[in-house]
Amino acid sequence: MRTQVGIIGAGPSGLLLSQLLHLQGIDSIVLERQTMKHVLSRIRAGVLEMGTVDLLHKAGVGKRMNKESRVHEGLDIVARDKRCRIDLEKLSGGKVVTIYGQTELTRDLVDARRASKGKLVYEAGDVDIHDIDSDSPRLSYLKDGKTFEIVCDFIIGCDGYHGVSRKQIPENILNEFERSYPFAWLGMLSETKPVSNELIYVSHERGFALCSQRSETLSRYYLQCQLDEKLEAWSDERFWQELGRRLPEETANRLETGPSLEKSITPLRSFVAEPMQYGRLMLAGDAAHIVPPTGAKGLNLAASDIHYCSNALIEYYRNNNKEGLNNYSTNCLQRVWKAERFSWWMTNLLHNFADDSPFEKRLREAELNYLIESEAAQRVLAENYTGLPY
Ligand code: FAS
Ligand code: PHB
Repeated sequence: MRTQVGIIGAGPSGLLLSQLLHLQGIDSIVLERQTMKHVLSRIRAGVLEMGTVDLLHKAGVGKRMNKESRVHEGLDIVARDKRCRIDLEKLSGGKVVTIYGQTELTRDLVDARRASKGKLVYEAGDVDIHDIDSDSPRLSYLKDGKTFEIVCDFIIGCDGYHGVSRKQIPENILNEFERSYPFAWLGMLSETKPVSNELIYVSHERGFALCSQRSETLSRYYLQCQLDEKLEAWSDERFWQELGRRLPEETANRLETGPSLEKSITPLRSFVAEPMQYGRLMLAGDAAHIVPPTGAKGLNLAASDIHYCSNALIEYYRNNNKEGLNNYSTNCLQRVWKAERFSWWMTNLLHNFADDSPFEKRLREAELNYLIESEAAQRVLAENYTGLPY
């Protein structure tokens, strides 16, 4: 079997790339090891930059997002007894963010690929990559007990942090940069009215908390927790009680509680793999980088990788121009590292670090006070949160 672009992973990166290439008449196949049901059951990101929204419209999957998403022009920062609204739209020069769950946009992309008979192979086992330093790299995989092989022009690793593609880059070429944080996020999705119209990021002596949402009747909340927390130790009641203790009293009194639809624990990590390409293999999204979700950058970085990757492939097939392909990694990493910096900064600003010295505690408080008091500091947050230009 032969295709122009072999894609590993049917998360947002892989599906968005496949759809953008299809619209330009470029053939691809997407190999996903999980079932479609499993992929669509994952509750992840919720905040989209304008660049991501534009790319989804370019991919022809913006209709339901237009109808069901919510535009947010600001967000709240709460620190001890202080509350400050960051006017994202005013301070970023007119940019806003869109609230639309990653689960929903992934579903929209699956529907679009299936409507155009895209080649999506779910439950593809033992996916492996061969000859990436040749002009005809190959993918092999197992399905229904049979082994299949696909000859490609290019292979794009959209297989997330635990995928196979990054490992294909020779050890003497690959550089990995990592920082692990000494805490995790306990997330909960509930069918309750969001406690606020906009997101609330809370720095509290008991730990960070985040009030987010998916719709007018779906709320998404996060609590900073220990790395070794066990989900079974967190009943819905305990979660609501702890959230209420970290929120300002007037907000806690408005909190609508109810049964959880999903709960998960995600350790926080910063990670970048360089280069993001080798031979005919390119990495995109979580396969190449991970950010702590504090800055809402993970999914949005995946989108900007796909912007560069799809443009490079389209230029190559349309005009035999290899410039975008040759500069893919450099172009992506410019933006990746700025998002890594912002996500690291937001995480350090708002979380409790148990091993902080008294000096570091005061520094963190000063950083928060400076943000709350300085429009210049708020402008920096607004510019990064709404998304740096591609
Ligand atoms: P994904 O991980 O989404 O998709 C990779 C796909 O590849 C998966 O479907 C996987 O099954 C498949 N795969 C892996 N190995 C394979 C193999 N060997 N063969 C075939 N297929 C294979 N970002 C935010 O902005 N905000 C958040 O709140 C947020 N919360 C998150 C919570 C969790 C638990 C996680 C893990 C991530 C979260 N993220 C968040 C980041 C997340 O949204 C990612 O940035 C986003 O999923 C990236 O999309 P992909 O690059 O497509 O990777
Ligand atoms: C979410 O709604 O899942 C969300 C929002 C903002 C973040 C992280 C997660 O920074």
